[in-house]
Amino acid sequence: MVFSLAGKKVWVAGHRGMVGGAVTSRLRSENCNVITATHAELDLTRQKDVEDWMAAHKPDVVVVAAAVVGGILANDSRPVDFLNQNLLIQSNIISNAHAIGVERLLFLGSSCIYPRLAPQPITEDSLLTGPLEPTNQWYAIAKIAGVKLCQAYRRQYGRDYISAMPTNLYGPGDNFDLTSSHVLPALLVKAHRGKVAGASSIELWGSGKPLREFLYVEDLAEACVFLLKSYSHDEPINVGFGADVTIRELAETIASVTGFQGGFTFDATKPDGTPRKLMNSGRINALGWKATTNLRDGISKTYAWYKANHGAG
Ligand code: GFB
Repeated sequence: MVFSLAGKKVWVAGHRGMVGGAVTSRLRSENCNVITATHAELDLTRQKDVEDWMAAHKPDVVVVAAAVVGGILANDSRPVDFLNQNLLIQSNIISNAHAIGVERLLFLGSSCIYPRLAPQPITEDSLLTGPLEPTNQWYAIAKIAGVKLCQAYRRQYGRDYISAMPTNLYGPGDNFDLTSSHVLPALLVKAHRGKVAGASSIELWGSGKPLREFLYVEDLAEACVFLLKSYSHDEPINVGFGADVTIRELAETIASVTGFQGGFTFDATKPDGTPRKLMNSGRINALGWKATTNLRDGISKTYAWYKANHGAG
């Protein structure tokens, strides 16, 4: 399957986020017309506003990168936001895409849609084969509904709407707020501040033992463009780096990149979450996409961006 983006009007919903920003930048090197809307211009949770905006702007292609996202604690403590807002956003965009005849739509999900104890590395067909991780079940249910909505439009109306499931992402434009961020940006901030303060240790949540797979966001953006051009299937497709590390190993790499020389303490009152969620990315690899940024290089680039954009941090 080869879909050409040339001359197409492509709407990236969520362009202010880390993923949407990277996808927007990557699409600018394609011969297409990228359109975006700020939150002030368009509230994606309001059905009528989305309907009017999409009818007025008539994109040919849509990338759904808009979502309420966050780390393990944000997911666990704001279940309404993660479930309800994500359901509203994706449902408004996908249903109106069909209403105005959008040809191609890419919905972005997350590896947390898979069962907590799915066999590793996780293949796409393990979806809905077991219980979800409780800390992010709200987000996972919303994302599963998004995958199903794309499948439903494909089945009932023949729409070429696809879903990609990225592993844990990081990079420039990430959220560095310690209460709501994911682990990688959180540990970058903690290590940076620890180095500046000459601290003897920094605190990690949980045991440090869970394994996570991290993908640099520019690699994901490359994958999104690749999939828009070449993937047409009702099954979601995994987009991973191909290897995972323990949270402790991640902290050690971050300490080495930032120059933090102290040790680590562990806050056992905070959750570990899923013990492991390494994706099997064999399908997208076989089609011709592979991650190219190794973890250390990606962390270095992210740290440079953090220092440039968050000043003294
Ligand atoms: O990245 P993270 O918040 O989310 O946490 P998940 C990953 C692991 O890092 C957990 C540990 O075991 C955390 O306890 N960790 C250690 C920390 N120190 C810290 C810290 O300072 N901050 C944070 N945030 N974690 C999310 C889901 O799960 O992954 C989302 O909740 C989504 O829904 C996302 O799927 C990709 O990897 O556990």
